[in-house]
Amino acid sequence: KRANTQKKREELENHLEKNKQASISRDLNDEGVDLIFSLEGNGQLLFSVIIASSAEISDFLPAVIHTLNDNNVTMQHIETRPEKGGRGVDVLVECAVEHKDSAVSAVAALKKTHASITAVRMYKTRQDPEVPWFPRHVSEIDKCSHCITKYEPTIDPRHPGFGDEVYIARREELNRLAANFRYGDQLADVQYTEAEHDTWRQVFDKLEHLHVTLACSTYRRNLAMLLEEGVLTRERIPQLRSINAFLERRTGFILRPCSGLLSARDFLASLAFRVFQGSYENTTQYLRHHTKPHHSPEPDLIHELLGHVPMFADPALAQMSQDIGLMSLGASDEQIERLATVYWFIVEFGLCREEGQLRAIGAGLLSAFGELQHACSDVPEHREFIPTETALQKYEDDDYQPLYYVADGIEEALGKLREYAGKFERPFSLIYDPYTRSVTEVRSV
Ligand code: HBI
Ligand code: FE
Repeated sequence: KRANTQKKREELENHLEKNKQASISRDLNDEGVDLIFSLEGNGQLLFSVIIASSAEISDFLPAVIHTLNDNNVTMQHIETRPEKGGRGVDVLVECAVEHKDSAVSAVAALKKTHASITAVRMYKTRQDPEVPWFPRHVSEIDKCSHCITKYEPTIDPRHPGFGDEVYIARREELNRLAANFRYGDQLADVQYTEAEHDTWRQVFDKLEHLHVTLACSTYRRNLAMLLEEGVLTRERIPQLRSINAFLERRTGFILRPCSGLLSARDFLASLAFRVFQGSYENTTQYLRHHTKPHHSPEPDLIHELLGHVPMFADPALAQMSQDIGLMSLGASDEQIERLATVYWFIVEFGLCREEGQLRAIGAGLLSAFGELQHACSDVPEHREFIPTETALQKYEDDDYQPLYYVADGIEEALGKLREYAGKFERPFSLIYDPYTRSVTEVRSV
């Protein structure tokens, strides 16, 4: 604090020194106030007054307090010392001001009684860029549930369930169930209708066939394991509880229900804690009636279970997802956009090369037979996955992607992502503690 004050004094003295040589009037405004820096919005005001004698200090103090008060200027610091080479008292005052006009009028008012106000300095307070709130513990994901209304079947004709009242009512029921879920709750089993199970079987069969040649080996291996253990079956839509028991054993990832398309910030934040917010909703049954059997316009149950779950059972993909999540905590809006884009192009729509063939690692492809074939064909453009470049690419969320990114493999993609994370600028770093499922902020002073 003292060093700080000392520095301010030196600045002030330097200024006084300089102004002795320069023409003083040049820096004076109409009110006779010397403004070194102009100010937009709020900031700090620093001035110094020479009081003729220490006796006069007791008159000056109430006067300065009143004047500042009357002009909406808040005194923050005041300090006195003997006048250099004189018999008076040198007073240094530091204040907070909402707008430069109030600083100007306060100083002008003081000048009427204390002509010795010798220097005024106004400057903008240096503020750390505001860090947005983020969850510190896995339980705080309860607060990361902001949905964005993008494809509402009630209003958006692009939604496959648009105008279908039975579907809309069912969707509301499932979303309500998800919205009421809180950290620590037991997952309730959802009763699916026979029609929903039937949709599951149809999609399952169709995808199974394509996965033989177009899914990456990690996916096929993990899916086989899920089937072998009876966690997934062709016959029935599985319950989240048994999925979670499986995933927790493999990578510690768990699914928790959410009630729709979340904001990218909230969605990514949960990944930092190895929690995937997934939808119970089942829109896929409508896609078959749609002109293009591409991916669902919003996440649905089949996408989550047949797309994401086998991939989250992979340690490298789990780590990659968590790394993206950790980078997102407290990030700026612009950074969130970049991370969402990387997530999109690798976790949702990523490809890898295996045995000279393009194969899907992205859940958005693995759960959508139309786009899966398109992505691996030579119709779209394929580029090497380079996080710094991928992060800036615009993507298509209405139709098939015209461009896909290709990694050598999941581990290679993880390596590149970690390199990217090392260069990701944030005013603090975070440590994830898996024992308590919490993050701690570390700041270097
Ligand atoms: N919300 N529920 C849910 N599921 C997602 O897969 C999802 C999301 N919000 C945003 C999002 N995915 C991505 O497109 C990225 O923006 C992170
Ligand atoms: Fe997804």
